[in-house]
Amino acid sequence: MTCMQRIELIQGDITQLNVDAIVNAANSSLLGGGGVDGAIHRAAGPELLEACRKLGGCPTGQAKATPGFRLPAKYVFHAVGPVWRGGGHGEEELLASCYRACMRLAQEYGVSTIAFPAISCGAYGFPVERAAPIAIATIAQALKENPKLQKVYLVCFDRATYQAYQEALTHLQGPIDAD
Ligand code: AR6
Repeated sequence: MTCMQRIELIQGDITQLNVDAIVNAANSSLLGGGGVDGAIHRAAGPELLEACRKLGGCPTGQAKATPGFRLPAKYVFHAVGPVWRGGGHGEEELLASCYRACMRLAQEYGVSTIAFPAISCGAYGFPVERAAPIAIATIAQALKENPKLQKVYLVCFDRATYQAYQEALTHLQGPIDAD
């Protein structure tokens, strides 16, 4: 199976997924917020906030792990994406760094399945057309070095996000598999 065949696009709510780990699009306080962060904290229960408090925050471009508590997922990897400030402030590299950090945690925790939301593409304003190819290329690269990770789900909450990812997948399929 090629790396690209281990990446699957789905539309839905990440909190419902029965995977080993889900990724949260958090902020650097790791103390919760709106969007997918709020949904994950609601579904996981108050133990998640308690666990996050002990982590002491997280810099942009990095990620930290907690248990999933009441979620179907065993772990939550809390990633802090960059706020979009026009593209000239290292946002693309920081976004790639987030995905790499989560893929490192996936290896460290020995997960077989993981699901990502579109990090930074909501409240943080990162254009999804630019974020999608970064997410896919970074994940595909890390998959080459982690045979235990069988499936990476890219979870799109809405149709527009799904379409942007679909487009990026189509464009990257050939070049990445040939690599
Ligand atoms: N499942 C999957 N994706 C979702 C869900 C869900 N349940 N809910 C929203 N999304 P955002 P960011 C999508 O704003 O841009 C928070 O307050 C959403 O449609 O959640 O990284 C944090 O605490 C979008 O495509 O995260 C930070 O302060 C994507 O998830 C800040 O927002 C990310 O949108 C982080 O902003």
